[in-house]
Amino acid sequence: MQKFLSIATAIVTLLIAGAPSASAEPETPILTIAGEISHPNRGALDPFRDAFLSHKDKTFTKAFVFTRSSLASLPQTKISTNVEGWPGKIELEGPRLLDALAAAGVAADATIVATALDGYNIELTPEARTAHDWILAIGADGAPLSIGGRGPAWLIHGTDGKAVSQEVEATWVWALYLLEVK
Ligand SMILES: Nc1nc2c(c(=O)[nH]1)N[C@H]1C(S)=C(S)[C@@H](COP(=O)(O)O)O[C@H]1N2
Ligand SMILES: [Mo]
Repeated sequence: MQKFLSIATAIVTLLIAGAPSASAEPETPILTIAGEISHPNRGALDPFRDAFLSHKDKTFTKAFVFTRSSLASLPQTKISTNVEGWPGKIELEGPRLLDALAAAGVAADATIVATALDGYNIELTPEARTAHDWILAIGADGAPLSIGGRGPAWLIHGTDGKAVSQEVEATWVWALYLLEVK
């Protein structure tokens, strides 16, 4: 009986562990939050596997990575904005920056640096972070933001229909892939 029970337990454990998840394919991480965070979900930078980050001279001992669907599973916010020179109004959708930072366990008083694939980066102080309703947009007008486009994520905030200055637009980072806690 004892033996039967332990075999049965082993089978149930295997079934649970092997149960197909919602998506069969493992998901690609698209956004890394690195540095002093209290809820990491991965370890230190590996110079071989993390070749791009390593090439950019990034280092970290722990990080939190989001996949597109883990960003999409946070509460979503929509903003719509139109800037001179754009083809028209664009509706952007994604989680709030603050929710993503909270998921990774970023301290409220930390300064973060947001870096894009092309190296463009901005510093976001705690004051700057809370001055606007920043989102990590992952979709525009109902379509996912792509790598090669303005994705994987676009750090941006709404402007309540107000005209956007060059200074403000310069703080919106498209092709965002990395948030570093300083
Ligand atoms: N990744 C990335 N984001 C960026 C930039 C950039 O060069 N790379 N330029 C910034 C500036 S200065 C402006 S004005 C706006 C608009 O840039 P665009 O005209 O290249 O779209 O994006 C901002 N975000
Ligand atoms: Mo700019």
